[in-house]
Amino acid sequence: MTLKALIFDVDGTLAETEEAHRQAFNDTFKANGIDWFWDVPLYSELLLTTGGKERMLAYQAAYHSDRPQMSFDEIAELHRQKTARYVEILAIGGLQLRAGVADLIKRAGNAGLRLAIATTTSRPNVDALTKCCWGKPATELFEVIATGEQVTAKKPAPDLFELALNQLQLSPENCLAFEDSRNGLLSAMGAGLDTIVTPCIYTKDHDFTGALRVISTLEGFDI
Ligand code: XBP
Ligand code: MG
Repeated sequence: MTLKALIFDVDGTLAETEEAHRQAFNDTFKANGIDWFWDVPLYSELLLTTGGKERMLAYQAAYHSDRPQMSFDEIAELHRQKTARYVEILAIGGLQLRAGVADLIKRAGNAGLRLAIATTTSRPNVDALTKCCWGKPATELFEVIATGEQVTAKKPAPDLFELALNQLQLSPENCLAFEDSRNGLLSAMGAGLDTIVTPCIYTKDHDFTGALRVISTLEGFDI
């Protein structure tokens, strides 16, 4: 089958973004007088729930079931603030693409491959990342951008990769997915995609059974 498109996850795959997400969550909790603090080991466990709102709800249920529970709307408002804070953190600069990412995307474009995104994070965060790392809005780099707000079931459900495939109007046999986590791999595989995994700082111990290849970085990756 001819390769026609590459579909990339964002968080952990294009860049090591999770420390900026973690800081944005903690800054938001503090700004709202909420006594939650997510350290690295806790965040590592919480990342198994994809999506920031879903992660806060799961944390509240698992760690503070003895307290009055914040409603979905309250959590959604906190998440809105968290997104604004994340965008602010990335705007300061300093976040870099993972090794090999910029070069692979350039080579793929030159080779006539189409480029897409399938991420559980929301659209403002994708633009914040591309502006920070490429100095361009996401649409100048990726033809199709499937983000968390557009689906009801986030990863590990296949919906986000299926949405990207639909928008590309391609079948999975003609595409290759790039992921960094077990949930992302399950999502891509569920959509029928061959998947290259580059584990990130938070996913090194995940089970990547079923991946086409597991490699430390995309440096020199041969398309
Ligand atoms: C990444 C996530 C996201 C980010 C935070 O998953 O799980 O939830 O941690 O994003 P993936 P939001 O890389 O598999 O897409 O807070 O914007 O939801
Ligand atoms: Mg990821």
